[in-house]
Amino acid sequence: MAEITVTEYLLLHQKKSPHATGLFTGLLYDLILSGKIISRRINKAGLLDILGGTGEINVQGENVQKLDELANHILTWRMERCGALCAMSSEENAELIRIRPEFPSGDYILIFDPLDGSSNIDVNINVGTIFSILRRPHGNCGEVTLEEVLQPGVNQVAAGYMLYGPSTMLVFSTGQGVHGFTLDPGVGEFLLSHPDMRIPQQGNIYSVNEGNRKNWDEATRQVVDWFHACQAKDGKNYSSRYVGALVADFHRTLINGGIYMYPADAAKPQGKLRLMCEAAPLAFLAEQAGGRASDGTGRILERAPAHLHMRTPLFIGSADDVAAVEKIYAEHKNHS
Ligand code: AFP
Repeated sequence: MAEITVTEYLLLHQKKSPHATGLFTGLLYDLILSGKIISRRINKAGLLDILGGTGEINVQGENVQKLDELANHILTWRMERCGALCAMSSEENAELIRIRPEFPSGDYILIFDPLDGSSNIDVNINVGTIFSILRRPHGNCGEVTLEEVLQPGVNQVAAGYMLYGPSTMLVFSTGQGVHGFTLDPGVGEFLLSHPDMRIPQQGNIYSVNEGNRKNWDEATRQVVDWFHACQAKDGKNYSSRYVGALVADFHRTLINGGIYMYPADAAKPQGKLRLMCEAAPLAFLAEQAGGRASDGTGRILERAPAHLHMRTPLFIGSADDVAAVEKIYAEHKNHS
């Protein structure tokens, strides 16, 4: 395995851009350091009093886990001081977090889900941190406005995640492919383990919470039935896998191919997943890896967020599998 650390990778990348100031590299460095700190705390979670809920409900109406709160604190504390940001938005905070005047600032905007899949923590199943980096429109100064932050995913300058699984992995893209790094806990560094990751054109795994079937409309039932009935190109039937942590389900999809789906339903008419901190960053990675991400009718990356915590249906993964879903929704719409 090539022993390139992520720091070396970032510095090499920076040297290739003659106008780079190092701010962006510094931002990613601090983000990665925060991920390493979260990873260390998660590894010890069973030994410390940090499992379970805090008793509070977050902005999404969900139970706040102690580790959610801890991961959010680790990220907001460090990233506020990194010097490259003008604002941040966390899944755990209702409002936009503007960088306070006592800290140096830049024109980058960080959107993150500090601990995706956190309801899995108590049972020691994978969780992760998802991040998206945007840039303030060129030339704007003064206090950053919400409108400047509400950008479609197509504007992202980088996106990625840290997956706290059997190994801790960092997967990210700055718009030049998707690269995966694995944390070597002995040296405390992420080493390049998965250069230039590509999603297979078609997979043989579908991933959806079928417990929601009773709430699906007819078109969504047809979509899932298609994966039940259809054979993948390799002649095998599709298999079902569902971790219930988007970051883990996406990571499997990125490597093995197939599709992850969280459709809208009668109980969640806009879908469950958040556009800015979950769907858009993973859509950026999917497209960079040759896959696709759709809300069932069009590209996730083109959806303009109406507010920070807007939700969206999500169909993401192998290009052919996502295309099959869009075709069924389109046919259904034409016949109704
Ligand atoms: P939590 O962070 O509250 O566990 O939510 C996880 C999540 O947003 C996403 O990671 C999962 O894919 C999805 O929800 C699972 O939702 P269901 O439990 O409704 O299937």
